[in-house]
Amino acid sequence: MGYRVAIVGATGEVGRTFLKVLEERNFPVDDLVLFASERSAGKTLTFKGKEYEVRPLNKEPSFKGIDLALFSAGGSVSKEYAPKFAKDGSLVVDNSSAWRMDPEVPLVVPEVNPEDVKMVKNKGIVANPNCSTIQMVVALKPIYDHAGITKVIVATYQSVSGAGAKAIRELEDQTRAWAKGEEIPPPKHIAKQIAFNVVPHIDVFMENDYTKEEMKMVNETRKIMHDENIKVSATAVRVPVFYSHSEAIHMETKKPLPPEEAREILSKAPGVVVVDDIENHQYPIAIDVQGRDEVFVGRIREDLVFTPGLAMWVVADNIRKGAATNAVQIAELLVKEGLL
Ligand code: 25A
Ligand code: L14
Repeated sequence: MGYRVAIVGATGEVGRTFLKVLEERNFPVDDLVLFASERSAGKTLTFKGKEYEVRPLNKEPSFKGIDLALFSAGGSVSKEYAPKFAKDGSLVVDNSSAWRMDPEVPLVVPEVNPEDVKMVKNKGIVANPNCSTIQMVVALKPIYDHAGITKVIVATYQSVSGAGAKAIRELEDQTRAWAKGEEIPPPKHIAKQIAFNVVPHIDVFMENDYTKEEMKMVNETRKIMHDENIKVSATAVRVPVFYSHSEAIHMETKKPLPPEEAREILSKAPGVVVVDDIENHQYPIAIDVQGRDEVFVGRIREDLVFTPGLAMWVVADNIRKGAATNAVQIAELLVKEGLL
């Protein structure tokens, strides 16, 4: 006995990874319905050796009969279609920013706040947090539970895949042009040239001069951790890396927690892998973490500004744990709780 699963935005980076992760984790799928924009209609994608044709979302008269819908087609698609799927009887796990801060919609990282998933009953929607937020809270939660956390300062080093397949191609095209000695094509999907550059601009600028990506890390962290007092300040930066986001995190704790103890606690925490052996130059790096489902933590040390406090380096695959894997884990949680 399995479920009838729909994927909205199936041809995108995250959409294709939904298919891989559902297959790898052997999620009980009875039937699969793939949706994307009209541009992708008629393309086929493979799941467990069988081909499925992509259907145009805007031509579908009804979504009845679908049990679970995984969305990753951007905020405006989610705003319009998630309620339609929910009305027709499906539960929606939404990967966009559309529903995350709705007080009636749970925002869930299964390692951190699994109990919140029950709130799906309100609107039939569970929101998947922003990728940079997910990996940060997975690494912060075990420390929070042992020592409390009052302040966090974070700088991100985000890969281009976060901006979708188009941005991956943009980095490839710019790099190829440079290698051939040709003129580097102008930016289209990333704010500035990304090849051989570092760009402190992800999503749009807000009234307070922070970007929306940075403010997602502030607001989503508070919602997921159930702590409105935790202070977060972020700088989100795009770097010329294909997959995996890295983060330099500095935090003030309520109680002192020696780095050795933090290492011990984190190495036992769910979904965390500690790689922290500076003598042998071992620390997490993006290219090693690409394709993995866990959050990798290293460079754990005492902070020199926040006392007591800790500093650390956190890396995760933004398309997997930052998006597709976390969403499928939410679906597994819905099954486990008898909600699906
Ligand atoms: O608004 P948000 O929430 O901030 O999200 C914005 C974008 O961020 C990505 C995602 O991009 C999204 O579009 N994203 C969202 N959450 C993310 C997360 N947590 C995230 N990325 C990382 N982590 P994406 O490229 O990964 O996925 C886009 C998918 O959405 C489908 N889509 C777009 N508009 C839609 C729609 N589906 C239904 N209705 C709509 N109105 C999109 O489908 C894709 O599946 P598509 O049809 O655009 O197909 C993409 C395929 O078409 C090719 N292609 C792309 N551009 C062109 C093109 N071919 C010809 N000409 C083009 N101009 C690509 O090769 C691809 O195969
Ligand atoms: O809010 O461009 O989930 O790296 C995650 C990826 C927003 C954009 C989100 C990127 C998106 C972000």
